[in-house]
Amino acid sequence: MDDKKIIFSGVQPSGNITLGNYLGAIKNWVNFQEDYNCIYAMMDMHAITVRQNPAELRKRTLDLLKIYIACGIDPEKSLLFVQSHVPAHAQLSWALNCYTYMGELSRMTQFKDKSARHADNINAGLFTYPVLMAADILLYQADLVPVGKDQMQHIEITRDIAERFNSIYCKEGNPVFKVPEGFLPKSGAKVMSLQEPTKKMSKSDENPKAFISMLDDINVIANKIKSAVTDSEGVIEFRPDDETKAGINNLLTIMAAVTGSTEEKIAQEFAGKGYGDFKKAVAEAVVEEIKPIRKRYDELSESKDYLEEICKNGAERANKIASRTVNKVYKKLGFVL
Ligand code: ATP
Ligand code: LTN
Repeated sequence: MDDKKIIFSGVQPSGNITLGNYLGAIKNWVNFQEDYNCIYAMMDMHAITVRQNPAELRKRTLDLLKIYIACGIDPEKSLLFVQSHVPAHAQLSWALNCYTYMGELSRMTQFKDKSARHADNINAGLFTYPVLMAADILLYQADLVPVGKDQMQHIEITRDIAERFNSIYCKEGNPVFKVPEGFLPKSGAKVMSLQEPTKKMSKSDENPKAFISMLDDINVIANKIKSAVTDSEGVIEFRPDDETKAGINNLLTIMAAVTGSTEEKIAQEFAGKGYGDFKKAVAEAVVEEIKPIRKRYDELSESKDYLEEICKNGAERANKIASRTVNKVYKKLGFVL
């Protein structure tokens, strides 16, 4: 093994990938590939915390792999695999469940949100989801976890669980787990709904105009941006703490994340212009970004064998790394080996 630091992240194949998932997570994963050992997974075990149609879940998992590759994740450089192909995730998750408190899990915002939205299915998996996420990260001794802002609370609990376990079992300064750091992008860590810009853009929103799917038709994408909710002030300024500007702030953030500029600079460029012109420019920038991704995605649709080979190969490599951590943990716990 070289001494490069390790990156771990993943997305759930629970719906169409949105511009929020892309700007908050996947786009940033690409740049790490040169300087880090990157591991990116398709988190199917997380997806079943809400009901899924089995045939769709299976399809979406491979579609997600296509999206990763189309966005620029190179299977030659990064380790890509399907979470359920590596039993160590379930194994470590069980062990860590016994080192995580009900009180800690009850404070998780995502649990509160999702149990409100799925009141008929508040299952134990939804509650212990952050423990599975901690297992994902800790199995690979990750140094850095690039995610959107909504996941930072889960990174915090991962750190707490790792530190707790290390402090109980690793008194001589030889920790079982690396304590990871979260990583947020400069712009795009929280892309908001286009229809209710004080809410996060979410792939499970009932209103399809609220989110941009990476697989939406190019014209549909442009139209969704053009009909984004703004305000009646008519001034293009970035005021992140002013809720009345949430719509404009969000469009500035999207533009900044896509172009690599900053919200302030873009606001200056468009000072004095109308919202119509601004929206048109944002729509163009987003379409330019997504077009080549879509092209590569469509090309990959012809390559089922190639995708399956990546999963098989990835699972083998991931199993090797992950089972090493599980063995260490089992030894510490006192299981007969
Ligand atoms: P759901 O909305 O159905 O709960 P999700 O869109 O949050 O799902 P995940 O698979 O949970 O999807 O998220 C994958 C990654 O995308 C995570 O790193 C998450 O932080 C990031 N992400 C999700 N939504 C946004 C958003 N609106 N802005 C920025 N990043 C986001
Ligand atoms: N919970 C994440 C997806 C996820 C993840 C992870 C992200 C599952 N395990 C490990 C980073 C590292 C989400 O985005 N909802």
